[in-house]
Amino acid sequence: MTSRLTIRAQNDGSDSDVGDQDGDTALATKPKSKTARPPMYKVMLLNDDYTPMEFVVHVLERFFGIGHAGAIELMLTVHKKGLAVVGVFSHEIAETKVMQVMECARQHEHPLQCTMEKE
Ligand code: TYC
Repeated sequence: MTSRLTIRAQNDGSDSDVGDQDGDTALATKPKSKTARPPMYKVMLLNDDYTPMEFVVHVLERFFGIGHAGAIELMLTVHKKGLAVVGVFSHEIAETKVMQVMECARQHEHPLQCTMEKE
């Protein structure tokens, strides 16, 4: 008698480890990937009425590596819509970006707000 091996994906939390009808198949569960991607975080700039547009452009260039034209465009998006995602990073990098932007705004006495949120 030849034996068969049945491999089924089991990623729905269900219990599929049940006997087959005739006993000539073996069930194996697919190994879970051990390389799950880390959660990512959106970093956002918020609009306000007082921070100069040129300062926001400078922040986008300096801390987010965005080119001048792209920085102007993104700043105007924040200005018109109220907020915009300016980058997506790992938790540690996102936290660092937020701190850098908030510290720079504080030093220049601008009320610019930068926040992060899990994607
Ligand atoms: N609304 C500001 C102004 O008119 C400009 C601005 C843009 C401020 C983006 C914050 O995140 C911001 N001077």
